[in-house]
Amino acid sequence: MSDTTTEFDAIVVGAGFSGLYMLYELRRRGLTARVLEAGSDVGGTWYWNRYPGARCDVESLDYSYSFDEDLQQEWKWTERYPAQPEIQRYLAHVADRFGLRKDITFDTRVVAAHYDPPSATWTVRTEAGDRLTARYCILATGCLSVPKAPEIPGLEDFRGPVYHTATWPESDVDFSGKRVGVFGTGSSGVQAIPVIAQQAGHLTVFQRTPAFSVPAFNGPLDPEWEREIKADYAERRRQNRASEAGLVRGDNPQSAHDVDDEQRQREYETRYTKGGFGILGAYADLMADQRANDTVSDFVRQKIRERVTDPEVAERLLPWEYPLGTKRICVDTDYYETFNRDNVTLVDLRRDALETVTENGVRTARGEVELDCLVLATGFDAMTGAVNRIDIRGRDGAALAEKWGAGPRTYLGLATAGFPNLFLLAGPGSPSVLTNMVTAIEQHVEWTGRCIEHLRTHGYRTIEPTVEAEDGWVDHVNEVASMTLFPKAASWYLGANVPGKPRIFMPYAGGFATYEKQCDEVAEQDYRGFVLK
Ligand code: NA7
Repeated sequence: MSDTTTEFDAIVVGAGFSGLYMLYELRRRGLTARVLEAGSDVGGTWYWNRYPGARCDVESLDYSYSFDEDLQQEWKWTERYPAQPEIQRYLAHVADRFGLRKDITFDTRVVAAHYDPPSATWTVRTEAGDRLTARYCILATGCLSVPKAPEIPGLEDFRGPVYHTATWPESDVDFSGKRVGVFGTGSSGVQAIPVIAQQAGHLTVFQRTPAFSVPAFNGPLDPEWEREIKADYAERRRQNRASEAGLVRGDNPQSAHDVDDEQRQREYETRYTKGGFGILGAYADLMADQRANDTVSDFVRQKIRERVTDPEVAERLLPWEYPLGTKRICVDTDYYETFNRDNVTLVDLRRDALETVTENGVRTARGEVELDCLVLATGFDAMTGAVNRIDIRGRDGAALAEKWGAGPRTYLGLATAGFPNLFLLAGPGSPSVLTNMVTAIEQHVEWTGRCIEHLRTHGYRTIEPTVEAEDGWVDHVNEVASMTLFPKAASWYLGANVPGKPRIFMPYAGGFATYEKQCDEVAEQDYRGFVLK
């Protein structure tokens, strides 16, 4: 590492949306900090996920920082939904504009973080063997940053190139004339498939579980809309912050049962034609009442039937396994229409069971499909993957991965008992992944910044949640989840996509605004549930 200083007030792991803002916040409050980042540039998950079609499912004007009025006024997004290269440019601009790069070390993977009780400091070790110490250790490691090992038999035998969407090569991949196979039909697959299909000779999609996807209706950013938002950007951000999804989507407080079928269909139609997540805000009980959810799930299934020409293919694309919204809904551009193309075949692995990948392709119960290359859009070891890969040792030498062996345990998603001065941004137990991630990240960073300032101004060396407060929060997170339909899906929210991972519903499903209120109350009540020493 080029920098010779190894002692800081804080070490931040990760330079994505949360790590960059955390660095800004720490500096603003007069602390010294170093950010350690495995990638060669800023961006976090947006740095790695540069697969064709990669795009955010939240609109650009909302999926951006609010902390600096000049920044939000001057940055010009080109499209309604930002594509990966534009988000990457935006984050690079933020890093440059606020001079953040000088405190970031790139190409540096953190492998261990050990707490030393006598000095009340953390020692962080990098893969290259460098050691840095700091009073505070902040994990900005991302929720979707560790690609899931695809448990596909025979994959190592395949002779052609294999690409994972989350570790896409920097140089362009040329699929022209190639026979391409894609595994995975979550958000990444749903975005990549239409783009790859335009280039490939032939594309075969191996679908295990169909997605619920709604159209983005993406396009150039409407200048009128941009002017309207920017005329009072602070108010838009305030509304996002006061909402349950961290995002204004016109949430209707009515129950789906309060209206008749005709009115419901009209409401869904209006929201569907606007594009994006708005349909989830149509009625207050869509995520809590199965019969209410059936109405919206049926509506979207009908739309899928209308978008696909061959009725048999359409039937195979219909999700029946889980209620709409219990896995993050996909927001697409021409996903279903792609299956109307002559050069695209859908293989439904529920009917034609996967046998093995071979040297030359993929064999299912129906025979072998010959392929030149494979694309894995098979997802992530979400929420805990990146944290558990670091050897984190707390107050009594205990390993965090061991403590979390039966599932993650945090207080407010921000801290964990036995690990003083360790902060998690967008950690399990926070609502981040169920919301507009940037809204949640800003709240986590600001709460953490205020907390650290409180410690410093009052002369405390350490802060740590009590086991009781943590148990109470974990119980609360579980209780809230059990009142929703979320546990009905074998989703990454539940750890169900990774064989052997404990099945615990990890995000807080009580809504962003409710969550922020609780965090603020804890801080106002002298950090209730924490021990400050
Ligand atoms: P997801 O949403 O976890 O989707 C992964 C997809 O890959 C999903 O369709 C999986 O099917 C499929 N998959 C995973 N393993 C296999 C194997 N072994 N064989 C066949 N198919 C498999 O990940 P994404 O990257 O698409 O999206 C993650 C988040 O990023 C998304 O929610 C947005 O918030 C942005 P399964 O459903 O497990 O049957």
